[in-house]
Amino acid sequence: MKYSEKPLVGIIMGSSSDSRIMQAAAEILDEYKIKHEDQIVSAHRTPARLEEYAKHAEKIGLKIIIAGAGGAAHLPGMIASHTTIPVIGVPILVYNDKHPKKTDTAKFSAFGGLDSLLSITEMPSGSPVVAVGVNKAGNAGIYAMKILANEFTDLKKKLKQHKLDQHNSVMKESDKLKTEGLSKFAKKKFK
Ligand code: C2R
Repeated sequence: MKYSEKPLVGIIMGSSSDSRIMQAAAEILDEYKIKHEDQIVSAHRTPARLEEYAKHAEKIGLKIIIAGAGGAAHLPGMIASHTTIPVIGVPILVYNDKHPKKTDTAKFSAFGGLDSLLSITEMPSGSPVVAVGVNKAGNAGIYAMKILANEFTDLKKKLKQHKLDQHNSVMKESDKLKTEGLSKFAKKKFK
């Protein structure tokens, strides 16, 4: 089933480097055939475009905006300030793959994603943005579906099935763990 010819969800991110994480939101929405429009918008680097994007989002009738940004992540909050469309923020753990140091830890932001999480959640009273966990763009996709399911009953059914699938998958693993015993199970899983 197609829910709309027009995009229902806008996915935006502060930089092309965020696409590595943000693609998980698109994957979920694609799986459930929810149309989305994806763009790069930065409150810091393209402040004028930010306002334009908010106007555009209202004009084309987006129902939810998923906004991902790392570090000083002002994008979700600033978008929320410009529109009444609900915004789901995705805090991103900044990863700089061009960093000259070889070790992986040197390439991550100094504050491990907490910088972004707090920038998104600590909005002033009267101007809320909800947030998922650091790098959990897939959860933002599922949450957007939950909001849309209030309007599309078919989506509600699919979300219930999704929960059932999760339950079954955990049960399968638990049965395996019980049969093999914890030591053998863990050795195999993390070899
Ligand atoms: P680069 O990889 O381009 O240097 O960006 C981006 O979301 C990205 O995670 C590093 C990080 O800067 C973030 N950024 C923001 C905003 N614009 C870009 N937090 C914003 O407007 O909030």
